[in-house]
Amino acid sequence: MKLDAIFGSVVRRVAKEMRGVQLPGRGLEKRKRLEHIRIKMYDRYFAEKLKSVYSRFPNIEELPSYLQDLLEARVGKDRLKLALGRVKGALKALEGIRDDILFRIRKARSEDEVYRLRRQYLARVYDALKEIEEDLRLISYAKKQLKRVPPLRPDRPTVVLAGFPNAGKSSLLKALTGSEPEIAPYPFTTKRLLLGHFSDGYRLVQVVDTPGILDRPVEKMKAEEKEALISMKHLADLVVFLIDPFQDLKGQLHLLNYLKDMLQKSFLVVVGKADLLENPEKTAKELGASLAVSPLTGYNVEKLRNLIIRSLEGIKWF
Ligand SMILES: Nc1nc2c(ncn2[C@@H]2O[C@H](COP(=O)(O)OP(=O)(O)O)[C@@H](O)[C@H]2O)c(=O)[nH]1
Ligand SMILES: [Mg+2]
Repeated sequence: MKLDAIFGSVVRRVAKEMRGVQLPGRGLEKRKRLEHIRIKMYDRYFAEKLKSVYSRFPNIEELPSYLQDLLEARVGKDRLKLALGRVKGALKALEGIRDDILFRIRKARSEDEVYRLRRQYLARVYDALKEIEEDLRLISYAKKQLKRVPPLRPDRPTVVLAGFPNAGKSSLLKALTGSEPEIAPYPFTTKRLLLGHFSDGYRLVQVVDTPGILDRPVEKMKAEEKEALISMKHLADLVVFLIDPFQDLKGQLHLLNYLKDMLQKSFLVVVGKADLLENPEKTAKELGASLAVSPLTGYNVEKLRNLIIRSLEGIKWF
């Protein structure tokens, strides 16, 4: 929330509630009691606003590691912790201002002085909030980033598809999972990722297609894509790299080696578009792939599912 919005909403709320406050008596003593009530009301609502900022923020160290990495990449975890701490500190400062002004209202000698103290209170609170304006902005930005995280289950075994554009990754996702993929927002980018599941009867495997992320070397990536790539590192248990036998093979093997280096994960290499190959098994062997598949005809797709399950069993308990 923006500073002026916070400030404005508290001031309006207090003005409204104070209209309902009726006190007996008159003159300076009544004015003092009224302003005492008003300052305490201000203080309560300002504190409420600030508390809602940091108390609704998840404990950073308890977030799953891929979310921590996303926060690190986009806002910086230390910077974020500092911001949360500074908001907490501002709360203390507000208490100090409140107590000081209340004390001075008690000592005031004229109604004019009481009014001046009320204005002084608001000015000092405004300054204190101004000092954490950037922190508030950072925290609300971080919150927004966390909300954009896709409905991936980090606890579930996850297969990520990689390979050149047009290699057939999206087709393979559909073939493996047998349904239209869910479209999920991709954290930190404007891109979407595609998500499906398959099961061998009792275990559920998550399959993710990442258009524009795992299909070219990092030298060609924009910063946001690099961040997305880093997040893949935590999500992926196994990478299925799909080679298109009709595209630049050298380039594809280069990408494969690059991703192996970068992600440090288990890889399963398969050749796609097998229906168009004369001898798919031979081609697979030549390219060092485990299998040739055709997402289009379904050729070897069941075999690939089994291979994925077996590979995952060696990597992750599930
Ligand atoms: N003949 C044939 N075409 C395929 C196969 N898999 C994908 N394609 C075609 O290749 C093109 C790219 O497929 P797509 O799944 O969008 O590739 P992606 O860019 O890697 O997601 C599409 O025209 C698909 O129909 C396959 O097994 N056989
Ligand atoms: Mg695609």
